[in-house]
This record gives sequence, structure tokens and C-alpha cells, in this order.
Amino acid sequence: MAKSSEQSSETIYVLNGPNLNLLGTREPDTYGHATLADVEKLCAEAAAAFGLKADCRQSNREGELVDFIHEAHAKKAAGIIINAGAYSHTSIALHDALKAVKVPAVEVHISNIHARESFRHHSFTAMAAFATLSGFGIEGYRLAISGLAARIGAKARD
Ligand code: CA2
Repeated sequence: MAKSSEQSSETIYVLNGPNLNLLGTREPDTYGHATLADVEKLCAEAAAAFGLKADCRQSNREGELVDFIHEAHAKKAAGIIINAGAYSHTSIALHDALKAVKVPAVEVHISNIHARESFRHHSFTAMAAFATLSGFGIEGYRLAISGLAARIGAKARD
């Protein structure tokens, strides 16, 4: 991959949506005990295993998540990992942003959204992603990065 001092084709954006800043503080039966900081550390390590950098962002605001997707495109990010939280099930704006930028995206859900309430079964963001992982806990982020790396041709480092 091309070398650059700027964020570039070596960087993946990891976007977490509303309430995911609360990870590890409540609802451990659904979301486990790991914190968002743990998720971000895991993502940095998983990305590094493929020679990639993880730029991790979290927002409780839909428009800010749209801005992050645009930024990923502007900075020529190699891909996006997105857990848009509840916005996954409601946000045509996030769907449209992912579709518009054409940066390869993987959707992650910590819980198995299909084993939960019916309002979680549909995801607008999943429709704009090339793959979805749901129900692996925070390990889903590592699996998503591995799948994204395969998709973009990033090879595992020794
Ligand atoms: O399973 C997931 O990753 C979800 O995206 C999490 C969202 C939920 O709305 C989706 O249906 C599935 C909720 C994130 C809330 O995160 C919390 C974490 C700890 C405590 C409270 C909320």
C-alpha cells in the first residue's frame, strides 16, 4: 500500500454511535464488561496486525457520524467499521452517507440484533455495508477488521 504521512489508504475509521460510550458501565448481560476504551485498543491492535491504523470515533449525534463518514472519504481511508447503535435501525442519513462515499464498510453489532426486539432486526446501515457481524461481542470488531483487510488486500504482518 502507498505510504503517506497523512491519514490515507492505511487508515480505517472505526465509528461507534449513540450510547456506546456507556459500554462496560451497565447492561453487561447484553453488551459485556468491556469499555469503549477496550474496544478501541482491540481495534488498534487488530488493525496493526495488517499494517493498518485505526482512527476511532464515537458520537451520540447522527450528523456528526455523517461528518465522520465524509471525513473518511476525504482522507482516503481504506475502510470503515461502523456500529451505529440505534441509528442503524433508523438512519437513512447514515445509509446515504455510506452509499455516497463508496468507502468499503463493515457493520458491527455487539449483540445479536436478530435475537432481540423486532425493531432491531432491520438495519439501514447494513444495506450500505459489504458485510455485517452481529452477536460476537466486542470480538466482532476484530473479525470485521480482518474481513475488511481481506477485502482491501491488506496482508497480515509477521
Ligand atoms: O449490539 C449492538 O452493538 C447495538 O448496536 C447496540 C445499540 C443498540 O441500539 C443496537 O440495537 C445494537 C445500543 C448501544 C447502547 O450501548 C450501551 C452499552 C452499555 C450500556 C447501555 C447501552
